[in-house]
Amino acid sequence: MIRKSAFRVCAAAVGLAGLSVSASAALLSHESFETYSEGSAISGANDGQGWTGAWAGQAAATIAGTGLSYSGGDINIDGGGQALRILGDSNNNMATRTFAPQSDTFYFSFLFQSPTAGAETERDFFQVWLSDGSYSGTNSASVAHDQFSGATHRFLARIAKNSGGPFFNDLDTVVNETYLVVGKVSKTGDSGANFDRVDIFINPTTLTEPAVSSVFDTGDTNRSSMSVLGIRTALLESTDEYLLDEFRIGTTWASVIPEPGSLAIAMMLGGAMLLRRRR
Ligand SMILES: [Ca+2]
Ligand SMILES: [Ca+2]
Ligand SMILES: [Ca+2]
Repeated sequence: MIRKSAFRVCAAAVGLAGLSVSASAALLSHESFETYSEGSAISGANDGQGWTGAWAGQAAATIAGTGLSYSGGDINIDGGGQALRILGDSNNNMATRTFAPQSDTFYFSFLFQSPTAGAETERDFFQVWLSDGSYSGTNSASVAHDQFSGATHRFLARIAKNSGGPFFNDLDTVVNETYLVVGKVSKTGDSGANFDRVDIFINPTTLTEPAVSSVFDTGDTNRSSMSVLGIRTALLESTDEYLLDEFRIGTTWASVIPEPGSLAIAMMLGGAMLLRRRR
């Protein structure tokens, strides 16, 4: 009986491990910023997993000695003790990094916080874009954070254009609060083999993809393959600041949403053992 129980627990462990392997196989790239020196430039930083080159970037993009974390529903992301800081400068290619070229639907995710955007009525613009080279609005799919009116700033979806794109109007962002942003870049078929749709999910709470995104945009990027993640800022004052953490790129929703950690799995197994012993 004891042997049987142990076998069942082992079988459960193997099942969970199998789940873990299949989910991580879909994860292409991950960056937590934990391994770099605080205060160092992001340019040249070359750790993280699965990237095809080092970060390139401007002097305004450096490693911050604070991490971002997120808890919402079934999703818990522990961003550790460091993140990427962008301070007071604007550039189309503020920081960029390459990943394995993707020609089918892919996902990206990151944690976002700003201590300044929305603190005053000045317009501050932030964007994470995906493309196949240097930024031009028309060649990219993106999520942006922009002034809606006055001090109100909101996220928006933007693809294949230099301005505009629909705002996610359910959420006025707040300074110093961390948001989980998930993006899905796909092809509707209306633009041949080119990517032409971006869906943005703000603060999702489920380990499976919601049926409807927070906001989406469509337009022909003229790009059938994408391999560059970039960060763009515009209209910043010298004191404006953004903090970003836990960048992920993957081919499934689950791959860019951290699954229950090893601690959670250990607790589940421990619980199973306890139940068996009580019987
Ligand atoms: Ca981190
Ligand atoms: Ca500004
Ligand atoms: Ca500002």
